[in-house]
Amino acid sequence: MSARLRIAIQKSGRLADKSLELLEAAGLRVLKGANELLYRIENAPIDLLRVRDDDIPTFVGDGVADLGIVGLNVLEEREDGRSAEPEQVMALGFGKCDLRLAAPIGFAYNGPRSLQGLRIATTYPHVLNRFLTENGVTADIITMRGAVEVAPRLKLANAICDLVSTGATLEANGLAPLDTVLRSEAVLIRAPRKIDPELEKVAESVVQRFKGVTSCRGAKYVMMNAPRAVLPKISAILPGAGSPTVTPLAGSDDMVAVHAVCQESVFWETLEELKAAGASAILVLPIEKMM
Ligand code: PRT
Ligand code: ZN
Repeated sequence: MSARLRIAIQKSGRLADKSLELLEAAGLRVLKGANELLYRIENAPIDLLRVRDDDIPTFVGDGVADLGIVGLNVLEEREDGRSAEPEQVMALGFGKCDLRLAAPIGFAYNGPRSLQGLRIATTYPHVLNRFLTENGVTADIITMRGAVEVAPRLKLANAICDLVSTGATLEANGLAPLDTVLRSEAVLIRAPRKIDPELEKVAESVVQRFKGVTSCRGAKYVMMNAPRAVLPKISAILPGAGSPTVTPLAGSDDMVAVHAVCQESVFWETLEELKAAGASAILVLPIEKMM
């Protein structure tokens, strides 16, 4: 049996579906077999190891898996020391959330110093401790496994440090955010050691494809015709575009076709501005892949 690359992903939870979607978008066909722990990729020598997210950094550090997809918050919190530190390869653009300090509404906050001597409940004691130390603050960290948001109401703590995405959980518990300790999203990590040269090529191709998928998320291909004289104006309007491709239009001396990849959303307002600047026949197309 020839070797297969192993990618550790979350089995179920907030990152599970998005991780599978990313693999599919990268052209890797996932075979969901009877084996709950291991899914096979049909068209590449890759297996997916489906585990708890908390185990992913250790598995990748230990070499049980070669690559892994995990929240930056989990990676930063790990205090293992036993296995090697996995390398962060790239941010993946999903699973975004912030690790934030929060306290009951009305708490007078004037920066981290306001937390001096208080009790703070969290599931992220290491990341919080680092933040407090960097800010010269000593506080009592209470480590909880979950339901951190109820700690102030139970008088277990004065403040909390927890993940926030929409902020609805904080609000429902009468808490207001004070400061951001860490901005997180899903990241691709890899084993710090050398892997089999054949598998190294497979891993490199996965990374390139992930880059291709993530870099064109939200990007648009914009085409239009315009008088050559207004090109600088048009370049200035196009959101997040590099230098556009400019080609002369057949049968015209001053009209050109302008093609550009825009990294940001292209709104109707942008099209109206382009039109006002002299552009015509403006087309905005989705981009599927980019390399
Ligand atoms: O079973 P396993 O251990 O694998 O999963 P888990 O239960 O530890 O993690 P899971 O599936 O809940 O989250 C996986 C990862 O998703 C986290 O490690 C983060 O990187 C990321 N993520 C993104 C979030 C959120 N958004 C999020 N909102 N993780 C947790 N939350 C919590 C938040 O703390 C709050 O309690 O969801 C609740 C709702 O948030 P609001 O702000 O929208 O109300
Ligand atoms: Zn977990």
